[in-house]
Amino acid sequence: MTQTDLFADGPEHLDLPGADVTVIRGALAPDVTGPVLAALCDQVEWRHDSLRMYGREVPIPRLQAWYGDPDTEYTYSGLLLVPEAWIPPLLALRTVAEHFAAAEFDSVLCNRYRSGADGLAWHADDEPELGRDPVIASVSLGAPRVFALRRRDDHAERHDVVLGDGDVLVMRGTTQALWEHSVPKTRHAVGERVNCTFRRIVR
Ligand SMILES: O=C(O)CCC(=O)C(=O)O
Repeated sequence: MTQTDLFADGPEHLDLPGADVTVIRGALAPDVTGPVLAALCDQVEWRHDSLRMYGREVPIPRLQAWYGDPDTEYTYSGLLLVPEAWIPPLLALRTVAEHFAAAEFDSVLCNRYRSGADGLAWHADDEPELGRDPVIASVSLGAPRVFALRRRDDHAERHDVVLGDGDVLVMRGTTQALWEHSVPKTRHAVGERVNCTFRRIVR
C-alpha cells in the first residue's frame, strides 16, 4: 500500500516555482489530535519570548518552545533557544513527521497561537544550523490557520494554504532559499492552534 492509498485525496503538492511543498491532509485523525493538543498545551514548557527589534525588546505574538536532543541549540532573530528534553507527545508527533517526510529530525520548534491576534511574521527557516536546503515538517493541531508563502525575490508571487487540525506540511529543496512563509494574524474569531515544526541541526 502506498502513502497515497492511505489518504482519500493523497498528498497535495503545491505547484510553486523553486519550492517543494507538500501537504498531507488529516495525517492525524480527529480522535488523536484532540488529546495530543491537550497534552501539548498542558506539558510543553511554553515561553513568551521577546525579540530585540529597533533597539527595544518586543514580545512575540505567540507562545513558543524548543525541544530536542541535548546538542541542538538553535538561534533565530538573535534569540538563543536551548532545547528542553523530549516529552512523549512530541516524540509521538516526531514519528508522524518522520514518516511523512521520509527524513529524520532531532529538534522541534513548537508555536502556540492563542487566538487570531497571534501570528508569525514572514521569514525563512534558513539559519546556518539547518544546513543547505533543509527538510522541515510541521504538524498542525487545533484551529485552522492560513500558512502563507511568497517568493523572496517577488513578493507578489504568493500562495496561501489553510492548515487544519491533523495536517502535515513538508518543505524541502530550495523552498527556504527562494521562498518565505508566515502565519498572518486574523480578525476572525479562531480558536487555539499549536504547530510543531520538526528540524534537523547540522553539526
Ligand atoms: O505555524 C506554522 O504553521 C508555521 C511555523 C513556522 O513557520 C516556523 O516554526 O518556522
